[in-house]
Amino acid sequence: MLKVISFTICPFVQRVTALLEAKGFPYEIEYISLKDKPQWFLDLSPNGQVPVLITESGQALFESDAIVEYIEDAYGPLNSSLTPEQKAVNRAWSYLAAKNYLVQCSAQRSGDEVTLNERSVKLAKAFASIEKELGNARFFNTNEVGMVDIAWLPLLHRAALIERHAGYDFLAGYPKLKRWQQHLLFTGLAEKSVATDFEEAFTGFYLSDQTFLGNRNCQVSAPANNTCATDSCC
Ligand SMILES: N[C@@H](CCC(=O)N[C@@H](CS)C(=O)NCC(=O)O)C(=O)O
Repeated sequence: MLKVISFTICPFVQRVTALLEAKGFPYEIEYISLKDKPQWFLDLSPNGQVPVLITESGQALFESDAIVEYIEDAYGPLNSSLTPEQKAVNRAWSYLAAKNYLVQCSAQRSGDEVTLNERSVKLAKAFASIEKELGNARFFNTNEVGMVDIAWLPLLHRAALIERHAGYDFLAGYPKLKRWQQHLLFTGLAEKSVATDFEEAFTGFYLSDQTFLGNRNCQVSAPANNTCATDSCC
């Protein structure tokens, strides 16, 4: 069976697990701590990063781009009717998403509004670019989930969580992206591709009292008498 080495809130891992879920493949998953990487993991992962995929023959693969391309090559593409040109276009749009995973992580961790705005500039450019590409289909230019949808899922899933918990919408002003986000979330792939404690771990890290979005969360959820519901709030 395929095995994925993971860290709970890693978007690069979610891209891989979302693809496996979309294909309906069984896989094992093992979570590690990135603060204290086990030696067996360092022996397997040349870049010291997750995701690592262990293939059925025991080969360890690293780099999420290489891993998703391997899954497509080895087990058949999500969408088999694409021309080489369409595949290349889809890969390029997928790479753009992955290049913005850490940008989004960093924006979410901003300590104040000015930093959040600065760190969101690159992400907003990517959102504006893909907004222009989106048509009337449910997913990326088709009504079936494809590789571009899988690559953008971690960004859109996280944006939805931030909106729900902190009332801040990274997608404000991008109506087609918002529609795409809704269609993708409706597939259930977002929840299926993360651990059951993902939302708690994600909000604990990105919406803590050390982040602008976390403190905004306090303002959004603070009761009328201005006392906070939890000790960690405000
Ligand atoms: N280019 C890599 C990036 C993966 C990555 O940045 N993973 C992060 C977690 S989200 C990681 O393992 N960080 C630990 C480290 O860099 O030491 C990929 O696409 O797989």
